[in-house]
Amino acid sequence: MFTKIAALLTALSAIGMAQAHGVIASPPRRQPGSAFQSACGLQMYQVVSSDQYGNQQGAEQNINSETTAACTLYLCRGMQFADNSGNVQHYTAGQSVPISIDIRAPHTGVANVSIVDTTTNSVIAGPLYNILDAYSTSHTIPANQTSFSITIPSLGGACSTAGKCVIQWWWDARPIDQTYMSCVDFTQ
Ligand SMILES: *[C@@H]1O[C@H](CO)[C@@H](O)[C@H](O)[C@H]1NC(C)=O
Ligand SMILES: *[C@@H]1O[C@H](CO)[C@@H](O)[C@H](O)[C@H]1NC(C)=O
Ligand SMILES: [Cu+2]
Repeated sequence: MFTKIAALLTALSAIGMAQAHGVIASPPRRQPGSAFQSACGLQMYQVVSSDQYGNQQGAEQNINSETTAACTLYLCRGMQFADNSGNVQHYTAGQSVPISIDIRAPHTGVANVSIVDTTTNSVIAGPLYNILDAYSTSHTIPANQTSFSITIPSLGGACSTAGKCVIQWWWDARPIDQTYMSCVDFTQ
């Protein structure tokens, strides 16, 4: 009985992986590491690190007794700054930052890019880029949905400490209840 359940769960998680779809390809995005594993648990770490393109709803299925409150799945998909302290960009006010998004499979929805304060998980600037008919399954995806630039505003010192602020790309495919996000650490 338990073996059958385990086999079924393995099959379901394989389906979850096959459905995976989008990340920031550049600048370098937050990656999962040992701090992510401590915050979210081994099972979540294995699923998320083997497939960074997945959605939050899929990740939530791996919440278990090892998952702590630090596993903020709706902020950078739970990725932790401690795993990314060597991965921090520096941007000045007014700087134009090219963003490249890698979509493995589309889902019609909305998407945006904002600057988020990670200590409060609140948007402090943005959206800096807003896509209304995002990654549609019903027509060719316009080039400006996967390659575009944002202009970094003046953040008045709010982002001077590494780890405090991220550029977060958020893609929400409501019709199928799948939400994707990907973050870039930066200071100003
Ligand atoms: C970005 O899109 C999400 C999902 O639709 C929305 O919840 C959020 O408010 C948007 N962010 C901004 C800054 O508008
Ligand atoms: C992308 O380009 C199209 C024209 O090809 C334009 O209508 C649309 O507003 C642009 N999208 C964004 C988010 O700038
Ligand atoms: Cu999907």
